[in-house]
Amino acid sequence: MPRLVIEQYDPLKGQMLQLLDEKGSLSGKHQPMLSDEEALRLYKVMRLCRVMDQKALAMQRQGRMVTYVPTAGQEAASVGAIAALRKEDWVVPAFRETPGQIARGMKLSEVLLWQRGNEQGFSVMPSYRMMPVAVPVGSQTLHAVGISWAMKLRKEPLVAMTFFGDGGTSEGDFHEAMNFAGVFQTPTVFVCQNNQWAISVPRSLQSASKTIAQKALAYGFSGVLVDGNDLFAMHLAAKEAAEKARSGLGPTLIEAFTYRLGAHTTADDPRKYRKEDDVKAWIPRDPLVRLKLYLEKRRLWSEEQERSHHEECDAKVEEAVSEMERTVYEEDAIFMHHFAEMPPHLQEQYEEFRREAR
Ligand SMILES: Cc1ncc(C[n+]2csc(CCOP(=O)(O)OP(=O)(O)O)c2C)c(N)n1
Ligand SMILES: [Mg+2]
Repeated sequence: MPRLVIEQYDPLKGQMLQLLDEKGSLSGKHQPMLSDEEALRLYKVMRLCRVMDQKALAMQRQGRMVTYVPTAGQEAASVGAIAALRKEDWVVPAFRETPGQIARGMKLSEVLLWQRGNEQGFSVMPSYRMMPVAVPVGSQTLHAVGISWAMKLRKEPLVAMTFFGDGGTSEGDFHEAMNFAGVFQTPTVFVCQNNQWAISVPRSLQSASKTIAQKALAYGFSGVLVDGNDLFAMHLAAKEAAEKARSGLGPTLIEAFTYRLGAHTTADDPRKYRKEDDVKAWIPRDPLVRLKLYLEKRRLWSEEQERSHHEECDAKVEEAVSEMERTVYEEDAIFMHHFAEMPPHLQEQYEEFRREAR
């Protein structure tokens, strides 16, 4: 096997894989593993995610959503990584993963359900091969290792890709997952969305490690620091990591270096703990701006196409929202999606709940 690109970047030295620079030019020594058509399709998906994000924020302010977790700025990290998977692979997300759900082909009207307060949104949807979002920080990394271990034992050539934040790497669950994955060489791709903040805790207080990627070395596998706002770099890293896992060569940790442009959630005011100038510095690094410049330079995209695509996205999102608002709220759903067979303690609570509800 030729030396992988992701193994040519030393996380201990802070070397970062980047293909597409902030001016929208391919400036590095590696070429994208995506065709023009695929890049264009993924740009459209990323734009749809951004439109959805703005709509959901507005709806929360209108009292039509219980909460909302903004994703602006992190689209390339999700969409690029997920584009590297096969449809039979599993995706195991954190809560800031609306773009991942959209990229995985989930119905738009289902994506926002959990943030509307409808427990149906927490059901496992096997047709997308994606777990429901995990709100307990870092817990999903263990689920991903379990899923990938099962696939390995069954000799299925599949991988599980899990997403988590920089804050998630301080949880015990993350370290247990990484350790198990290294020892049992599970086909797991760990994607850390390092968006520089865990609510109000900055990355500098999260870990004394120079990079998050280097943590993989301690568990006996490779880690790579990737420009998370570069769709091509994320896709290339995820593709190599997934194929490596598929061929029995074990897990990889990808640190997607990105930025949370918005608030932590709609219950948070980031002006209390971070400087407006820091946010401004990340605006030119916006993953959508960069990819759009690239596509325009190659004459694959124009302002006119942008406008009409934006209108299409608006219409799709409007339709999805009204479908979501018509979705029946099933009050039993809170009991339904955690176990294949309801355990006795939950059965008891469920019966009590039914009695009270009557
Ligand atoms: C186990 C656990 N502890 C605390 C919380 C409260 N909490 C929700 S999000 C969050 C910060 C997560 O930061 P990070 O992992 O960087 O993800 P990001 O929010 O930046 O996407 C915390 C502490 C939680 N949901 N679960
Ligand atoms: Mg974070």
